[in-house]
Amino acid sequence: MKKLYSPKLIVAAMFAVFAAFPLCAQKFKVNYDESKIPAYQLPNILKKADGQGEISTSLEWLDSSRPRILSVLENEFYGRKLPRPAKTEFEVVDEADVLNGAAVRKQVKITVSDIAGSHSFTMLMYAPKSASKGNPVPAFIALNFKGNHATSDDKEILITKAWMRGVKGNKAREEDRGAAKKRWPFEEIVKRGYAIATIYYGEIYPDKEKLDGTPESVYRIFDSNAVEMPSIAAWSWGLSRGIDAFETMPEIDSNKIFVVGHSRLGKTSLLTGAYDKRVAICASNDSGCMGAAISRRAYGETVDIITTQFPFWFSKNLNKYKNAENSMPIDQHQLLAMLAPRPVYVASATEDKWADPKGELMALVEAAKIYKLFGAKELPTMDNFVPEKPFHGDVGYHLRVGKHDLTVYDWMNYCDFADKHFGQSKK
Ligand code: GTR
Repeated sequence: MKKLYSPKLIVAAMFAVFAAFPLCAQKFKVNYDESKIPAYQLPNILKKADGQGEISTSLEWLDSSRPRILSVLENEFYGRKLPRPAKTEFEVVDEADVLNGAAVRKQVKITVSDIAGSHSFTMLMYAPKSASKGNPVPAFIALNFKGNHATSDDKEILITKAWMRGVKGNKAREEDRGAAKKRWPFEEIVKRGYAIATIYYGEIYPDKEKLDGTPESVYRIFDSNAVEMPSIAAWSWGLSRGIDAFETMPEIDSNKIFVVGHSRLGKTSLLTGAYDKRVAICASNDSGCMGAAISRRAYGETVDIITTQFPFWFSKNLNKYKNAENSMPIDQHQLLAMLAPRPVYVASATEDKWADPKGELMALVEAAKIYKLFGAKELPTMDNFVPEKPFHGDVGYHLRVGKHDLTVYDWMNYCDFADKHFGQSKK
C-alpha cells in the first residue's frame, strides 16, 4: 500500500508544531481561553497592611504599602536586593567617533569587588556626539541576550568570553556579530538625542538551564553562604552597576535613566525599577509571567511552568505558589506600582499569548490606582487594549502587532515616551 505520509513530511510537520509553541508548552497544560481562567481574587492594591480599609494618600503608599511589597518581592519572589559591591571600577577600554561622526562609542569594563573576589563585565554605549558636561543627555540601558557583538556589525565591539546559551561550545562566535542588530537601533536612538548602553546578561549571571550558573556569576564576589542566588536579582543588580557607570560620565544626565528589558530581561527591568530608585523610567517589553502579567489569570505561562523550567531565576519560595496563584501575597500589579510615581511602561505584542498581553494591561490599569494617589491624571483603561494605538500618559502602554520580540517600533515608542517625560523635543 502506498504510504500516505513520508517520514520527511512527518518530521517537517513536527518541526512546525515545535516552532509554533514553546517546548515547555507541550509538557504543561496551557490555557489560552479567557472563559477558562480560574476564579480569583486580585489583591486590592489600596488595601491597608492591617487589612482595615484603604489607603488614600501617596504617603501611606510610600510609608506602609511599598515596604511590605518590597519584602514580598525579596523574600518570596525574586530574592534579596544585593548590596552595592565594596568597590566598583570603571575602565574605558575603547572610545571612538562612530555613525558618521554622530555618536561616540564607548566600551566600559566594570569591575566589581567584594569580600570573596572580583568580577568584570563590559558595557557598550553610544552617546550623541553633542552630549557633554554642559549638555548631558538622558540614557537608556538594557541587557542583551547574545553578547554586545551581536547588537551591531561594528567590528570593534569586543566579543564576550562568558558562557553563552544556544551556540556550539557555549562560546560567543565572530559569525554572530550583528545577529541581533534588529533589536538594537542605536543610530535611530542616538538621533533622537539619547544615549544607549547595553551589557551581555551572561556576563552577570550565565543563564544555564541544566547547570549551575552561580559560580561564574557576580555572586562569586560575595559571601558564598548567601541563602539564595537567583539570576533575575543578579541581572537587575548588573543594571544598577551600569547606572553607577553613568553617574561617572559627564555626558549622561543620570537623573534621566530609562531601563528597558525584553522578556526575562523585562521581568528584570521591572525588578530593577523596584529595587533601584535611580531608575527614572522603566519599560517591560513582553515580560509576561512574573513580569507585568497578572499571575492569577494563569493564562499562557504560569508560575508552575516558569518555576519548573527556570527555578534558578527566582527565590525558592516562589515554588509555594505552583498551581496556587490565588494564595500569592501580592500580584504583578503591585510590582508595577513599585515604580510610582516614576513612569512605568508596559509593552505587549498581539501574537505573544504566552506572555498574556491582556493580563499585562490589566496589571497596569490596577497599578494606575497608585499613580492616581500621586496626582496622575492620564491613566490607561482596558479600552487601550488596541493594537498599535500607543497610550503615553503618566504611564505608558502599547500592544504591537506581531510576535514576542523587541523591535524598532517598541524602541521608538520608548523614545516618544521619554521625550514626554524628560522634556526632550522630538528630533
Ligand atoms: C521563555 C519564558 C518566558 C520568557 C522567555 C524569554 O521561555 O517562558 O517567561 O522569559 O523565555 O526570556 O525569552
